[in-house]
Amino acid sequence: MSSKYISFQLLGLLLLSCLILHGHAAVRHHTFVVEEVPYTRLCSTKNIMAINGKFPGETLYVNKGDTLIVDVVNKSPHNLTIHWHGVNQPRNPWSDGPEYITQCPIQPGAKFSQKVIFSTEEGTLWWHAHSEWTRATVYGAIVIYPKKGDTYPFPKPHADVPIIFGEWWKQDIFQLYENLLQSGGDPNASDAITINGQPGDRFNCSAHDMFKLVVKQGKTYLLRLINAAMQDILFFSVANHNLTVVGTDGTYVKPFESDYITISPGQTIDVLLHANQPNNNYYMATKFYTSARGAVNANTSTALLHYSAADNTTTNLSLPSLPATNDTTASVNFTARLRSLADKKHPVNVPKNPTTNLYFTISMNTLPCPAGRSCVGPNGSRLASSINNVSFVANTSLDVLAAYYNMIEGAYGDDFPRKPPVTYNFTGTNIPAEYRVPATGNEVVVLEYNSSVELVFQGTSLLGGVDHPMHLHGTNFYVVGWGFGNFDKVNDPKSYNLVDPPFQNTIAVPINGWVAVRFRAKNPGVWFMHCHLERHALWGMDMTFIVKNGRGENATMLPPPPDMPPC
Ligand SMILES: *[C@@H]1O[C@H](CO)[C@@H](O)[C@H](O)[C@H]1NC(C)=O
Ligand SMILES: *[C@@H]1O[C@H](CO)[C@@H](O)[C@H](O)[C@H]1NC(C)=O
Ligand SMILES: *[C@@H]1O[C@H](CO)[C@@H](O)[C@H](O)[C@H]1NC(C)=O
Ligand SMILES: *[C@@H]1O[C@H](CO)[C@@H](O)[C@H](O)[C@H]1NC(C)=O
Ligand SMILES: *[C@@H]1O[C@H](CO)[C@@H](O)[C@H](O)[C@H]1NC(C)=O
Ligand SMILES: *[C@@H]1O[C@H](CO)[C@@H](O)[C@H](O)[C@H]1NC(C)=O
Ligand SMILES: *[C@@H]1O[C@H](CO)[C@@H](O)[C@H](O)[C@H]1NC(C)=O
Ligand SMILES: *[C@@H]1O[C@H](CO)[C@@H](O)[C@H](O)[C@H]1NC(C)=O
Ligand SMILES: *[C@@H]1O[C@H](CO)[C@@H](O)[C@H](O)[C@H]1NC(C)=O
Ligand SMILES: *[C@@H]1O[C@H](CO)[C@@H](O)[C@H](O)[C@H]1NC(C)=O
Ligand SMILES: *[C@@H]1O[C@H](CO)[C@@H](O)[C@H](O)[C@H]1NC(C)=O
Ligand SMILES: *[C@@H]1O[C@H](CO)[C@@H](O)[C@H](O)[C@H]1NC(C)=O
Ligand SMILES: [Cu+2]
Repeated sequence: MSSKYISFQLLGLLLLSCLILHGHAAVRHHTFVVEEVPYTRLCSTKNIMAINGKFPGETLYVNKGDTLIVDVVNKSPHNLTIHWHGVNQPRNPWSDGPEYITQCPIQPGAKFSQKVIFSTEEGTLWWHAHSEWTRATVYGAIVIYPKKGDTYPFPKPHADVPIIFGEWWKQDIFQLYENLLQSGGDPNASDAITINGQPGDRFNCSAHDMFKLVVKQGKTYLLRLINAAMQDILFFSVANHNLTVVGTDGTYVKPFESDYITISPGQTIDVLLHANQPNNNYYMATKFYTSARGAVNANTSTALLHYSAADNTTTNLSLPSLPATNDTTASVNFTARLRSLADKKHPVNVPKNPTTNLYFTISMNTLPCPAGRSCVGPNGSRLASSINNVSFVANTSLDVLAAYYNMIEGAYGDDFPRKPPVTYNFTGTNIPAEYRVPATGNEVVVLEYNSSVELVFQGTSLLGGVDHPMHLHGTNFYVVGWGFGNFDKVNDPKSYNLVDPPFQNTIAVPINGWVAVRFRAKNPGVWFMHCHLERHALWGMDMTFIVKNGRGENATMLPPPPDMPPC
C-alpha cells in the first residue's frame, strides 16, 4: 500500500467525519489495482484481468448523493478504462470512462484518479471496464443505499444480496477479441453464463463452487440483479418462489410479482425474495434469451438458495421453469411491466412536448472485407452494425471530450443524422441488398443545454434483425412507448405512457420493433450511447451526444482533472 493511498484514506476519514457532522453526503475513497492474475477454476488455466485480485470485482457501497474517489492503478500489461454504469456524473464526463470518447486508455503502469459523483441514483448500478473486451472479467456491483436516515419505499429487507451475471470463455479474452477482428464473423459463443462468477453444479468444474445464498425462513431478501454478460439478454427465476420487482437501473418501480425476470446486458433489476417456503434447498437459475434464428440451445446455470434450517442434501433439485430461449413475448412482457413509482417523493418529470425529435435506426450490416484478408461474414464480408446507417469508428489518437473541450477540429464530425438518411420498410422482408452496407464515421449529435429530447430507436430487419439493449451514458431516459414493426409517428404517440414510465439507462429494443424514450439534456458533457451487446458495439452500433453548457456554474462542465490519461 503506498503512502499516497494512506494519506488519501486519512483525508477521506477527515472529510467523512466533517461531512457527516454537517449531515451532508460523504466523500469516500477507494483504490482499484488492475492486474492480470492466474485463474484456474472453471476448467481453464489462464490469466484474467481483475481488480484487486478479485473475480467478480468487489461491490462498492455508497449512500445516495455520495462522491467516490477511485484511484485506478493499471499494473496489467493491457490498456484499460473503468465506467460507472448508470451513474449520471453531473457535469463530470471526465470520469465516465468509455475509451476514445471521454478519455484515452489508462496504459500499463499508469494511473487515473476517477471522481464518481452520485446524485439522484438509488438502488443498484455497477462498474465495468470500457475498453476493448476487458469488461468480460472486470466488473462489480454498486449498491446505493438511501440517504442516512431515509428509508426504502418498501419494508427494510433482512439482507442485501448482489447477484451479478457474467459470461465465461475458456478461451483467452484477448485472443477471442483478436480472432474476432481478424475473422470478421461472429465471436465464438461463451462456454457458460455465470452467477457471481460460477455457472453452478450442472457444470462439472463449478460443482463445488456454486454460489450459495443462505436464508432464514420468514425473512425477506433484496436481490440486486445485474446483467454483466457480454452478449446475452437473460431470463432468471427461483424454484418455488415468486419475485417482487421493486427497482431497475438505480430507480425504484411500482412493485409487481413475477415468476421470472428478463434482464438486458447493462441493466439492473432489484427484487424482493420472500423466504416463505418449506425449509429446503432450491435452485436459482438463468439462461439466455435470444431472438436470433438458429441459436444454439441455452445452457442453464444455477445457484443455490439454502434455507438455514434445511439439510445440505442438494441432489435431485428441480430447476425452476424459465421461458424458452426464443420466447420474445416472455422477454418483452416482463420489461413492459416496469413502471416508475410516480409519487410525491419520487416524481416523474417526463418532457411533455419534446423540442428535439430524433429517429434512429439500429441495424446489422456487412462491410467489405479489408484487402488482403479473408472474412467469414456473409458472402465473404465482415459483419458490421450501425445507427442511422453510420457504423462507428473510434478516433484512437484523440478522444471526443478532449477534442470538444480544447476545440480541436477534425477529431469528430457533428452531423450525425437525426433521422434515417434513407426511408424504406425498416422491418420488411425484402430489403434491397445495398442497404446492408453502412457508412462509417465518428459523428456526434450536439444538443442545446436543457433541450427536451424524444429519441425513437427503430430496429431493422437487415440480416434478420435481433434485439438490441441500447444504453445511454450521462442520464437515464423515460421509456414512454414500444412496439413491433415500424414506428408510426402519428398513431403510436397516442398510447405513450407519460404518467409513470420507467426511468432506465438501458432498454432492449425488441427484434424488428421500436422503443421511444424521452429525456432532458441537462447534463453538460460528452455522452456515449451504444448497444450493450459487446459484438454489436464493436461492429459500430455506437454514437455520441454532446450536451452544451448552459448559463451559470450549475450548467457548466467541471474542469478536467490534472491526471487525464494521454493517448
Ligand atoms: C473459436 O474457437 C476455436 C477453437 O476453440 C478457435 O480455433 C477459433 O480461433 C475461435 N474463434 C474465435 C473467433 O475466437
Ligand atoms: C452447453 O451447451 C453446449 C451446446 O449445446 C453443450 O455441448 C454442452 O454440453 C452444454 N453444457 C452443459 C453443462 O449443459
Ligand atoms: C461431467 O462429469 C461426468 C462424470 O465425470 C461426465 O460423465 C460428464 O460427461 C461430464 N459433463 C461435462 C459437461 O463435461
Ligand atoms: C406465483 O405467482 C403465481 C401467479 O402469478 C401463482 O400462481 C403461484 O402460486 C405463485 N407461487 C408462489 C410460490 O407464491
Ligand atoms: C451444512 O453444511 C455446512 C457447511 O457448509 C455446515 O456448517 C452445516 O452444519 C451443515 N448443516 C447440516 C444440517 O448438516
Ligand atoms: C427425484 O425427483 C423425482 C421427481 O422429481 C422423484 O420421482 C424421485 O423419487 C427423486 N429421487 C430422490 C432420490 O429423491
Ligand atoms: C422457438 O423454438 C422452437 C424450437 O426449439 C420452435 O418450435 C418455435 O417455433 C420457436 N419459436 C419462435 C417464436 O421462434
Ligand atoms: C404478460 O403477463 C401478464 C401477467 O402475467 C399476463 O396477464 C399477460 O397475458 C401477458 N401477456 C402476454 C402477451 O403474454
Ligand atoms: C450473398 O450472395 C447471394 C448471391 O449473390 C445473395 O443472394 C445473398 O443475398 C447474399 N447474402 C448476403 C448476406 O449478402
Ligand atoms: C413492411 O413489411 C412488413 C413485413 O413484410 C409488412 O407486414 C408491412 O406491411 C410492410 N409495411 C409497408 C408500409 O409496406
Ligand atoms: C446549484 O446546484 C446546487 C446543488 O444541486 C444547488 O444547491 C444550488 O442552489 C444550485 N445553484 C444555482 C445557482 O442554481
Ligand atoms: C493503448 O492505448 C494507447 C493510447 O491510445 C495506444 O496508442 C495503444 O495502441 C494502445 N494499446 C493497445 C494494445 O491497444
Ligand atoms: Cu445490438
